[in-house]
Amino acid sequence: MTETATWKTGSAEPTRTAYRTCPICDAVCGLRLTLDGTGKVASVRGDTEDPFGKGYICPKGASLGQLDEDPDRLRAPMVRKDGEWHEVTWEEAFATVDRGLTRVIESHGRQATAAYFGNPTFHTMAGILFRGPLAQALGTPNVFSASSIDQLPKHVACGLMLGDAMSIAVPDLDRTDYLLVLGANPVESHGSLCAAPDFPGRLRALRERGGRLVVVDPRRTRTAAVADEHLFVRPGTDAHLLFGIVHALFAEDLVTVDLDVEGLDELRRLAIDFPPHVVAPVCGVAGDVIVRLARELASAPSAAVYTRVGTCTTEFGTVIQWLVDAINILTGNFDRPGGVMFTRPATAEPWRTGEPFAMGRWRSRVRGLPEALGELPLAVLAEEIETPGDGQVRALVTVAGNPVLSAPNGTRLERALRDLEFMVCVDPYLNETTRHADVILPPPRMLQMPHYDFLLLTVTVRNYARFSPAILPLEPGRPSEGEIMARLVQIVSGQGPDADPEALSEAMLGGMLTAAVTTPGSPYEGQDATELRASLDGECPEERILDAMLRLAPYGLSLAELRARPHGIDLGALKPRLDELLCTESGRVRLAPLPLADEVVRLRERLGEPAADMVLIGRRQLRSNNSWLHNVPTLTGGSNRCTLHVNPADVARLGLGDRALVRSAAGEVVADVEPTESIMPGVVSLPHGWGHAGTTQGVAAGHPGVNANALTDDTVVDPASGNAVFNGVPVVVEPAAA
Ligand SMILES: Nc1nc2c(c(=O)[nH]1)N[C@H]1C(S)=C(S)[C@@H](COP(=O)(O)OP(=O)(O)OC[C@H]3O[C@@H](n4cnc5c(=O)[nH]c(N)nc54)[C@H](O)[C@@H]3O)O[C@H]1N2
Ligand SMILES: Nc1nc2c(c(=O)[nH]1)N[C@H]1C(S)=C(S)[C@@H](COP(=O)(O)OP(=O)(O)OC[C@H]3O[C@@H](n4cnc5c(=O)[nH]c(N)nc54)[C@H](O)[C@@H]3O)O[C@H]1N2
Ligand code: SF4
Ligand SMILES: [Mo]
Repeated sequence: MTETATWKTGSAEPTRTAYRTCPICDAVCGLRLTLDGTGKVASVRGDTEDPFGKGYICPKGASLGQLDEDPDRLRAPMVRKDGEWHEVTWEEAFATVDRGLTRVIESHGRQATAAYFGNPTFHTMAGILFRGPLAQALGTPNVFSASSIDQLPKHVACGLMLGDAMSIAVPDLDRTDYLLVLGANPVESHGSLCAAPDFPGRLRALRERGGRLVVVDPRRTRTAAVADEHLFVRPGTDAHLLFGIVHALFAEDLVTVDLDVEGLDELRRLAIDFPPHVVAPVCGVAGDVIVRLARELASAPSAAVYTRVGTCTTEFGTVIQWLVDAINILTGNFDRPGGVMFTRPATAEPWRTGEPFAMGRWRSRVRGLPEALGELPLAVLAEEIETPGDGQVRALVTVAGNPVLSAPNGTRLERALRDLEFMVCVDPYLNETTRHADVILPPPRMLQMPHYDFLLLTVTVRNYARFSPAILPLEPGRPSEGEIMARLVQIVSGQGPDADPEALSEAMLGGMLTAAVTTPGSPYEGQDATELRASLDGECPEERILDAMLRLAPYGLSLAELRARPHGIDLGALKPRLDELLCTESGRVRLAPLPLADEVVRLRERLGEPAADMVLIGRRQLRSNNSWLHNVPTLTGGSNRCTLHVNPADVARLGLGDRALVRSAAGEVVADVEPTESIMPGVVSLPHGWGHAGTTQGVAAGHPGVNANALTDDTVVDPASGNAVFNGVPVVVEPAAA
């Protein structure tokens, strides 16, 4: 009996087993699911035969069945008429989208449209493959994604240093002798831009083999708890700390650069103003500790400095990402085993065009912030909707995003959404953002989608590939997420709501294969694109594109091979590959990128400035993922509550009771106070993704929490990248009136 036939029997027996990469966070854990004959998930375990994950699973992965079967997920498209939601047919939904978007484009032009691609866009095959075509078809400068509220500073720093914004070096976690972690909490987040199942276990293994783990964080996190050393740092000041380390490396003659670099003397000159004892009062880490960190990094047999969201989303985000890799280079740990290294993915890397990185190819209309990676910073979306004039945004497409809860000053953005003439969302939930839409197009259940992590598998700590076919079939007439995306592309490019979505994917494949047969040095140079197309395998367009991308990559894998090995394929430890990635005009690594010089001036000015009395930072919670897991009963409660962490000394000093009023330049919230020694005095922490309101998510509504992004300020960004600032936000904290 085939798997599908088993499912169709509709009985609760027999059970069957299926394998699936967990799509929730960045850790790419392999899961083993059992399903009963009705297609209901009976159990979710870690896949012990996965060579990378080796059976690791976290509470979120274990709840995948409940998440997938959540009764509050939308099953049918929804259209809002006169403030009321109606379930409609897919034909009616697409026709409504066609009318709405066409009207805006015809009366105001394409620049009046905008698109926002949220985080899960980058966790689905359809999201990744159709995002570019949709942005292109819209033909608007107003393309936004979760990148500019997350890792954009990392891309910009890599672009400036290496000429390639997508060449992100990951810590060689399994071989390093010394790991310095700043602004990341991988024991709870499971890592990011460093994909590794069982991050906690890999950190334990580092210490067991005699390595050292040092964590720099304004909170004593669970990662800090398993470290050799934890250092409190004042939020937003890691650039000062890192410059102190750079200064010490030069001052103590510890620099051992073994790459072809330019700007070494310039970096030394820039660091002169940041001796450890001078930056110490700013960042809160003692001068002698900073010098010791420099010595330890330089003397360890191998060492890696790793940083993530905690520093990316600060006012000096890009400078910090630059200095982190500058230190990795200065200590001889860049592109070296045990240091930071580049993954070699199993699929082609079409973004590697050989063109050096450029940004600012256009600017936002109102504030003039620069484009990067083909996008504008999400921090400008609200003002682009609010501000009248030519190019005012009047229609918005969102895919897999909840910017009301995730964007800086989400409250302002929410108000702005109400003024749109048309909004369509591709999302499984009616939530804080999608409730403002005219049409919601729900993707199928996760188990109905095939899965391959095109992006996450480019930042794994071992080279690795794993494909998961769809576990359950689509209901007849139900479009896949790829088809929904393709239809949107066709609608906005004027082909109407009834165009054949296959035509688009065929055109995408054709373009890819034509490039492959005409590109010198490609494994398919000189071959026939039509024959190649005929040889491709796959049940849907996304799978056929994957097959092509696998075959075009150096390992020469195919979809058939990946299907035959459902536990995934280990492709070995990372190997040096900077030579083939480096893409600067000079062909050397730029240690002191010129565009960041103004930022160093700004850093120098901060040396003498008094710090804010109280600042806000965020935090991630183990059993949560941004805004969209709060509707799963097993993931709620316990430590997973939206509370304001306050040091007991501040609780006493400010006379706080159970609840506190937190005010910032952007807004205010009243939050439940959780006194804890784990946070440093002068800092409060509120997790984001809470503040549930006006949704059909019944469980989430029972423990709504407050929106941390009612406090974050969209007018303040990291100037070098335009990235949002979520950490180090000045706030006033007072007892809340009873
Ligand atoms: N459980 C869970 N896992 C997740 C997510 C989730 O929501 N929940 N989200 C996923 C996503 S989208 C991402 S991008 C990743 C993020 O993964 P991480 O970057 O590991 O995320 P956080 O846990 O937010 O860690 C940021 C840390 O920075 C600290 N911090 C704040 N400000 C500063 C500062 O100025 N300097 C320093 N040095 N530290 C600071 C915070 O206290 C926090 O501990 O996690 C992913 N995984
Ligand atoms: N204050 C503060 N704000 C932050 C952060 C912070 O640390 N502090 N972190 C930032 C970071 S790192 C990130 S990545 C962003 C996240 O920002 P967003 O991506 O805007 O928000 P999410 O909460 O991840 O919303 C994901 C949406 O995708 C939907 N979804 C889930 N699965 C699918 C799917 O398969 N297909 C489709 N089409 N939709 C799906 C969910 O229902 C939800 O509506 O938040 C950022 N905001
Ligand atoms: S760590 Fe991330 S990928 Fe692994 S099971 Fe948990 S949510 Fe899924
Ligand atoms: Mo993120």
